[in-house]
Amino acid sequence: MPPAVSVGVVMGSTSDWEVMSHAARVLEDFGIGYEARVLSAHRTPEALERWIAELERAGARCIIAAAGGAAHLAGVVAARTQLPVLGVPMPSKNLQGLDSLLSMVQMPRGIPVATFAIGEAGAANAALFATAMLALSNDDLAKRLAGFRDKQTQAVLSAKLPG
Ligand code: RP5
Repeated sequence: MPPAVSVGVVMGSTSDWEVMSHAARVLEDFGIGYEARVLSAHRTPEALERWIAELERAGARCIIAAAGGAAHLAGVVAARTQLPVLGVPMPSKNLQGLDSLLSMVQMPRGIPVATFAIGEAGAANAALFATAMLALSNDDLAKRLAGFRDKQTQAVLSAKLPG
């Protein structure tokens, strides 16, 4: 029986939710229990630390962390837990998320963050990656993931070009 909360999803601001709802939708579609919170490496560091400890106690298997700009959140989460951390760089106003991506991906050796694409594709893929990790020890989930991939393949192969 998987834990009620298998995946933690954290983002630095409520302004990140529109993008991160794409991760939440994937987890919901696969029936994966998750807990989504807004917590910031800079604005709420103590609350962030408490939440990570709670997630570990609850048996969560990984944490998806999304942030924009200076984007230290995923790295700070990774510093506080051995759980795999999947980072999603948020699009930003002035640099379109390139700042978030470079900040997140350039972790020092020893504290990894698996960093995904900027924005919605990264959010959805982080959730699919979490699904793939959970599927390693859950045959039913593995079958559903295979079904999802198969459906996607069929959609590409049967696509008709307009005109
Ligand atoms: C980051 O700063 C957040 O993750 C967000 O992407 C960005 C802007 O936050 P707000 O000013 O919208 O709260 O910490």
